[in-house]
Amino acid sequence: MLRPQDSATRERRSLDGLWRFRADAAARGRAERWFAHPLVDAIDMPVPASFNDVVPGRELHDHVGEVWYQRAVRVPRGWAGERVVLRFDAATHRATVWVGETEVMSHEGGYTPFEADVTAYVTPGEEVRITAVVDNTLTWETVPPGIVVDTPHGRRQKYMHDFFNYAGLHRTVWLYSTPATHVADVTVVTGVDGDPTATAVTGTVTYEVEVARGATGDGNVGSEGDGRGDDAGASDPTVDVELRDADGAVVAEGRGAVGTLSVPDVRLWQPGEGYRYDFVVSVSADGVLVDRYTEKVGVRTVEVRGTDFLINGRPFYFRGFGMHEDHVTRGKGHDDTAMVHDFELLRWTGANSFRTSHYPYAEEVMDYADAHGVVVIDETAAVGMNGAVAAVLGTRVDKVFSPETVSERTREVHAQAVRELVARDKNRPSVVLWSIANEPESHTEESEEYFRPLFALTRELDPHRPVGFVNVMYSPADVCRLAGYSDVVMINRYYGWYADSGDLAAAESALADELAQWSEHGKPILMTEYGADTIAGLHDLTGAMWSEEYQAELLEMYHRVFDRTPAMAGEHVWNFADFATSRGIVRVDGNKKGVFTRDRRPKAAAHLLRRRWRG
Ligand code: BDP
Repeated sequence: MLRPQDSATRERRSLDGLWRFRADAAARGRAERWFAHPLVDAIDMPVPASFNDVVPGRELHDHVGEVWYQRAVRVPRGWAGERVVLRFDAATHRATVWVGETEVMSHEGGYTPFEADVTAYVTPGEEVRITAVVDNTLTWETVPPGIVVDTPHGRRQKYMHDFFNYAGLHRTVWLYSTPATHVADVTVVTGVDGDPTATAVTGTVTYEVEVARGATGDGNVGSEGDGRGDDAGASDPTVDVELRDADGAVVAEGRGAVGTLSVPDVRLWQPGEGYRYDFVVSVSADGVLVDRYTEKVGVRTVEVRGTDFLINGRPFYFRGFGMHEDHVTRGKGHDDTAMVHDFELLRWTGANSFRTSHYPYAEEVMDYADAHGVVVIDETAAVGMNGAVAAVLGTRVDKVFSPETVSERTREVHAQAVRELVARDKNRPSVVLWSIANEPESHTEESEEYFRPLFALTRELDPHRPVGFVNVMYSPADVCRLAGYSDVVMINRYYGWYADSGDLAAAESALADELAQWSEHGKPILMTEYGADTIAGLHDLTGAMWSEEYQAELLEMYHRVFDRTPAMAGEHVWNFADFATSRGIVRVDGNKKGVFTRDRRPKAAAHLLRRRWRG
């Protein structure tokens, strides 16, 4: 799905700011048609933000169920005759949207965009009321899964992952215009003729442009893979494409909706150098420009060969973190200042990559990674499909994969989440690997049945990137049934923390033994999580857990083992920063495995990583 943009033929209006907001604990809003009137008893709620921590008290923090957002917007007068689209960059975890009194769309899944053509329901120059009802409930049929328990004291939400279930409108809401006939999608796949490590290489950009044809007022009429229409009488739109370098010079051109451009002496997108070209698509009819859309393109290759993860033909070693979208007050709400600061801290430590643990991140984050050459492992929101992990966090689940729990119906939701993630991020050079789940149970027949089709689907949707999942310590190499479906081995290990707690000597030998076993798979091994909860400012010289010294010692121990394991292809510390969790006896004020505190102050481990990664 294309991001909205301003171009010669398109305009955007951000609907960020204060919306009216009302929690609907008693679930009355739909029956009472709250969308049909200005919301009563409403408070102001900022968008983008999680609603949970904006108001003090337990009520909103622990709310389970629907919340209503509403605002009015004046549609620009200049959009008369254009197609008007309403887009939510995300609504966590599901939403239904009305324009005026008309329901225009519903969406399931908290971290991918959705949109509707609302041309028929708005009048340029006039105001229209937009209402969204957002539901934060997690069930066995959502991704991630959860359990709602009705208690004499109210509904309680349980889930099998540790990070707090922040919800609301976490990302920008857009109203934007396109011409009726417009570019509906662009797919690019980049490559290199010959050896990508040679001094002068020729790059290739294979593209496919989808044009949707429509008459004014009914924007979404038909879509043609080849850009040729079937409207009797109307002349066929033509598609022209240009590739421009960063200085604006045209380096390649093509005609038609599909093709391959060749770029002699290409400047590659590299880790650490996010060089991108502008791929400019122009749709014309009878020689007149109808729509223009520019997609940024970074030319690079990705390949797994033996135990090497190759980017542009050279072995790439992942250094960085599993992260979270998590900040004080705004929760998972996107914020540019926080984002740029986090990227600067990544640079400061010498990180070259991160994983979007445990859900797709805001598109602004992905753009930034593309633009700055930061390598990304792009993960779906499938976290918590594991009874053993749930037990540690205080939730008992007997069978996680079954017709009553994570089922075929869940898999359909999961498959849709994969489709939407690939549709959103398929053109991004930063994304080098898809992670379809974090720490699912993976040693049982049921888990294999569940995941086999999802691996196949991901490969079918994107045959050009490696695919994997993140393995949990309860499903080691000798019993894991999913490792064979993965192009890489991604494992989270907590020797010295959850296992061999406090005993780094025992932890070191257990870790070394396990890495030796995984090495037999002959695939690159990425340690996607390792770390220790650490209270900033707690110091100790006797090996006390929770101290800054212990976190640093533990990381050093892992690094010693990694450095003598030839199949290692990367290390992502858990976590970049401390983050909020649900209440429970294993967390004190959240998860403290950050090497930065929640307000981004460095612990001793941050300095240690900086020394290791920056040399
Ligand atoms: C792993 C999870 C991660 C948790 C971490 C922890 O992948 O989301 O935060 O453990 O317990 O199981 O710190």
